Formats: sequence, structure tokens, C-alpha cells
Amino acid sequence: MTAPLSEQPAVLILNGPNLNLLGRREPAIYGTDTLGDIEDLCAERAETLGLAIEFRQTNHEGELVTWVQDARDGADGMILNAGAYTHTSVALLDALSVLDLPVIEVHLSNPYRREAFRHRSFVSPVARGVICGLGAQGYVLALDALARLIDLGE
Ligand code: DHK
Repeated sequence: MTAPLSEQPAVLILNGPNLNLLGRREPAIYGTDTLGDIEDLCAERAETLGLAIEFRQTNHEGELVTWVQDARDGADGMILNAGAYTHTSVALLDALSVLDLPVIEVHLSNPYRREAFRHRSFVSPVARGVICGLGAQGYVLALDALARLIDLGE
């Protein structure tokens, strides 16, 4: 966790399975940044934007679903890289469908340049926006977008 949710607009940044291995995991696809590096980038940008962030990772689908449910209490926006659950999880789609806050779907790689099974996302239908293929920078761009959306009350 980077900072407790506070009076500043709060953004929950959720990461799914295998993203804890970033830096060692297929660097040609996912880059050399570790998840800790990405958290640091997000913390730096969030401070500039006046956002409080909470940054989490899990390898467990149910835990990810619970965290999405919990976002109803206190979060103003969400960045979600659900990893492989993006392509498989109806449970995640159902949990996201209940949320009334902007969700930006992020992927480090561009799934549309990869295997066909990565072309389907259960997150995209309920995401406000999707950023993919830009590596760690995608998380920073998502924070920029959320800051504006939250500011506009959208
Ligand atoms: C991360 C994963 O773990 C994959 O399962 C997705 C995504 C792509 C990413 O690029 O961040 O297919």
C-alpha cells in the first residue's frame, strides 16, 4: 500500500495474477520495470495530481473480486490490470458492473498484438477507458485520465 485513502480523491490500483513477477517475467513482452517500480511511478504522479492511491496485487480471482466490491466504499476511481483474469473472469465483470466509478483498464503489453485468446476482455465492456501497449507509462496515463474524470465528476 502506498498511502491510506484520505480526503483527497482516492484511486484504487489493482493488479492481478503474475504481475508480482514483473521485471523477471518475459521482459520482452512486459518490460523490465518491477511492480514496485510501477507503484513508485504511480505514487509520484498521484502526489502531483493530488490523488491518494492504494496499490495492490493478488494472484487470486476471489480476492480481486472482493477488492473490486470494496471499492464501492471510499474509492473515486480505479485502475485495473486484471492480468489473465481479464480474458476469463465473468465474476470480475459482474463485480465491476455494480461499481459507480470510473475504471480504467490497463495492460502493459498490447493484447491485440498477441494470441487470439487475449483479444477478449471481460473488463472492457464496463471500463471507462482502456490503455494498453505502453508499458508502465500506461498506469501514469490512467492516473492523469482519472484525475480529470474525477475532477469533472464524470
Ligand atoms: C498481463 C497479463 O498477465 C496477461 O495475462 C494479459 C497483461 C496482458 C498486460 O499486458 O499487462 O494478457
